[in-house]
Amino acid sequence: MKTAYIGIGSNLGDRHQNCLRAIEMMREIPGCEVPEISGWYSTRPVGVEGQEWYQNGVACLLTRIPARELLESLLSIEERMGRVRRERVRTGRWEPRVVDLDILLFGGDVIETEDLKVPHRLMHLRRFVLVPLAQLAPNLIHPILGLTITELLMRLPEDGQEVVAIEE
Ligand code: A4P
Ligand code: MG
Repeated sequence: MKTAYIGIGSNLGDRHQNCLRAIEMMREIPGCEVPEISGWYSTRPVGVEGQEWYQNGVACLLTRIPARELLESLLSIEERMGRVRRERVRTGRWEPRVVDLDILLFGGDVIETEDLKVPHRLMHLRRFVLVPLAQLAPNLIHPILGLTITELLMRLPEDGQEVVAIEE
């Protein structure tokens, strides 16, 4: 069994329901369990202007299937939840999305293929990822940078990256 961490984000429609539904669907992937999820956060969009704020969280996932297969299952969940992908080349920016599921970490693996890069290449620069991830795994070490999630978070300025806990 490997322990993976999945970043969950939504900024279209009922963001909270979308995040919960994505977790339900992850629980149904054969060979996967979701023992723990972080709290939920309302977060300022990073890298784009004028979009709705996102809801973000992180799920811990125990898995028997390879990373490549997990990616396909996550893409299939995004599709079944109605995410429409257009070429970023055409739009030139990140679009609002019903749900976005990113593999942040897959055990201590480093994966560098055309369609899968793990650790997620921007995770260490994003408070909307590190704040919920630090809740689940503060002492986990980033396999390339060699720093813990807490250390990565401390290095990151808060400017323009508001992350507000959602009361449940
Ligand atoms: N891909 C490669 N590595 C991975 C990985 N580790 N996990 C490939 C998942 N996918 C990975 O992704 C494009 C392709 O990336 C996938 O088909 C897969 O083969 P996508 O989800 O279609 O495209 P995207 O999400 O628009 O782009 P990208 O680069 O994944 O963007 P991000 O990193 O997901 O960022 N601000 C806030 N506050 N909260 C957010 O959640 N998200 C983004 C999008 C921007 N700003 C945000 C947020
Ligand atoms: Mg993505």
